[in-house]
Amino acid sequence: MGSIQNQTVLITGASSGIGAACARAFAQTGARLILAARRLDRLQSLVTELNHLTAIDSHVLQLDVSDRAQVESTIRALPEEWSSVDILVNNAGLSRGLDPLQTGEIEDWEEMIDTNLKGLLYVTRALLPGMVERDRGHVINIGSIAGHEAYARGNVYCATKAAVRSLSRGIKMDVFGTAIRVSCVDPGLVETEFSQVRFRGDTPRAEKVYAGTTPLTPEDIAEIVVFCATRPPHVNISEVLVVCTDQAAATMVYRRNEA
Ligand code: NDP
Ligand code: 8X3
Repeated sequence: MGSIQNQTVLITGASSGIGAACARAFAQTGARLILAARRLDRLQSLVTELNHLTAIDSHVLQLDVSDRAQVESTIRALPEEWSSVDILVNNAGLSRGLDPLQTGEIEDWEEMIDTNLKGLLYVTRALLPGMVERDRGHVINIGSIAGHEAYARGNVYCATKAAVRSLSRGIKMDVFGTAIRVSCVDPGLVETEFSQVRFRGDTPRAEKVYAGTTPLTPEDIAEIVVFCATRPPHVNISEVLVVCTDQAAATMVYRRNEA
């Protein structure tokens, strides 16, 4: 395992689920953490929790990745000691709704495209030039099984994740000849706040997504992200598709005790 001690890791969407689990996992490596999300209180609680476990060097950023001007100004205003990001985890993302395209809410599409696709682009565009200049860095994108196969009523969400997968390959080509690595980690079902957000707080509907099955945990994904980041410098893990044992395809999930 390559050491990433004292390397600077920026994680978007660190206030919940996979992003928060990545923060916990990277904290164990001795890396310095920039934790970004819109919910500042959540980030502050996470830093308090991490500091109880191990002394970490961290910086918190209130950041809406879908706001281009905010991304540019926030990254530009990073204090000198935090401005050289070595590892970027583009995790912030969401789904909204599960409707056929013909009745879909256009606002939902825009929010998903603005966050999952444009947000990832804004953050990467702000940080990649520094990585190229230093000839050092790693971009780790959180895609999804939804980027490998479309599923019914997943239309725009699946399209954003297919775009993340395509962009990961494209970025790797754009930094060809540098030491920068690009990875795309594509999970299947992970139990987080994802379904609560998708169904706008409809808890019974969100719980049904994970009912009777054993989904992945955010920690399962964080472990893979840290594994990608800690390979020796000549190893680039380009893509990881990971599902729980109960999942065979995006909408083929084995459930026990179903009526
Ligand atoms: P959560 O809802 O638990 O976490 C989503 C995170 O994204 C939150 O920290 C949220 O922070 C952040 N976020 C959302 N919108 C924005 C924004 N505009 N600006 C900054 N941060 C934002 O879900 P997950 O942990 O499951 O999701 C993380 C990633 O994993 C997403 O990209 C998702 O698509 C992907 N994924 C999830 C799977 C699953 O089954 N759960 C499977 C495959 C991929 P805040 O609201 O504080 O801004
Ligand atoms: C989240 C997993 O299958 O709900 O990306 O799209 S899925």
